[in-house]
Amino acid sequence: MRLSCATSGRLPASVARPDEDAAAQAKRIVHLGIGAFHRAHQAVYTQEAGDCWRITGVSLRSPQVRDALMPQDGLYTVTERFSGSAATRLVTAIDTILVASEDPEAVIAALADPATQVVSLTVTEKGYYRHPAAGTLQRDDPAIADDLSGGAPTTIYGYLAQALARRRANGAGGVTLVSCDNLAGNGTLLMRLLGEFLDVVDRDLAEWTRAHVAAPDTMVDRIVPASTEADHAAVTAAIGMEDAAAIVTEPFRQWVIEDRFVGPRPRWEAAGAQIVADVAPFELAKLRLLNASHSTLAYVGLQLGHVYVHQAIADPRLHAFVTRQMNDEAVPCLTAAPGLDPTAYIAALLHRFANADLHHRLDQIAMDGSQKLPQRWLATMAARLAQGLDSPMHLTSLTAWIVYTEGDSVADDPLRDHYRAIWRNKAPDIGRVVERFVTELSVFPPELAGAPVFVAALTQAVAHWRAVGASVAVADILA
Ligand code: CS2
Repeated sequence: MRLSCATSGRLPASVARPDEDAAAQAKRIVHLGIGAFHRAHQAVYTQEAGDCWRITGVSLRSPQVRDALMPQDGLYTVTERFSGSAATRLVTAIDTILVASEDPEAVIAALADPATQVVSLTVTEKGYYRHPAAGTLQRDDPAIADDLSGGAPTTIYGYLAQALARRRANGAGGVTLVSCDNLAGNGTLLMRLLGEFLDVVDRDLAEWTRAHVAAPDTMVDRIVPASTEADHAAVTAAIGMEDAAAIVTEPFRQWVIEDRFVGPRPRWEAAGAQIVADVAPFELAKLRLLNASHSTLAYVGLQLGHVYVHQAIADPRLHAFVTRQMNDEAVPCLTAAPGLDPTAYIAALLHRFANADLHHRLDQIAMDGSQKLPQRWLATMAARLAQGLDSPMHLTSLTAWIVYTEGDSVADDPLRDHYRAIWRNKAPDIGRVVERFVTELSVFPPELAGAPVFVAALTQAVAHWRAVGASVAVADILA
């Protein structure tokens, strides 16, 4: 038996379910990037808001999520696991899934539908096509260049441009774009890059968009590992039926949203979201504490032989490493976020990382480092350097990343071929490799790339790590 509208009445009573009437829905969110994170986070908030918004999910490329969810009428379960206990809920907020690569017109029509008042996005850092250091649009990227020339779109900008033109023409009016990706000032960045794109294709539309579209900044948080066969089997056993789209996550979740919408929105605050005037302090704390530590656990932890986050944090060396990186280096560069006490926040993070009931792979986090590290590590390092301070733990993390990129089993990254090319031509000296990393990849901000003291320290650290190996390099820095 498989989960669907016809069978959901037979779920065990222990599975929590919404009490709203699915037929009464009219207000709609179109979500671009319907991966596990959206389904474990914003979809749950939207359901719990209780005001009957429905979600059309869009996969930009792969049909996988549609093929798993649509035979189930969009229904799936979310299981929260911690310390041996598990709680499962049924999520019914998503009723349609479109695969953009198969039917771009259907996606544009959904985005342009007057019932669509919110367009949310989880397209990962690279889906924004920004130069990581400069923050400008990668106009030279082939996908962006194609979308700029106006054919069938493949990037978020191509879709949004065509949909906004249609909304302007059909009187549907503006819409609020809610970026839920781990980027500093995510909404502001999206609006700026979209503006750059529209300035090239249609200046009037660019102006209309600036007047009628809002993109609040948000901080999103929930750890959602890619689910495994074992997760799938455990959920099937617990709910007594097959759920091909089951999600396993942690109990914790947080969503801080800037109060800047052009039209109606779900009452997400009823589900615990914080609606605030300024998201920046929350977002920077999350990126530079949680995500920065995650990336350290990934690049250092993988080289110390760990596979999962809970294993890495149980290693006293890594526990000490990220604790120091956060307390000594990141926290002093943060501004106070109302109600967020850094000491309690860090203690909670270490506790969440230790959740052995989640199998969160370090190589999942190691993906797309070039897109993640500017906002996770480099912003802190640049801020410290401006105050004349060094950042030994961050420098070691960065060293671990550079060394990691030489390996054969490097996680996926848009710049992976570039790393490979740099390493292939490494002779005669490591200084040249580091210099090319720092200056060629458009990852390092000019404040760091142009600082000889930073480049020299990084070169020395990379040479040392390669000479002595991960264990000794980590022991040295901790000593
Ligand atoms: C992780 C994040 O994969 C990664 O890079 O750091 O996905 C992290 O789990 C989430 O941001 C937690 O909210």
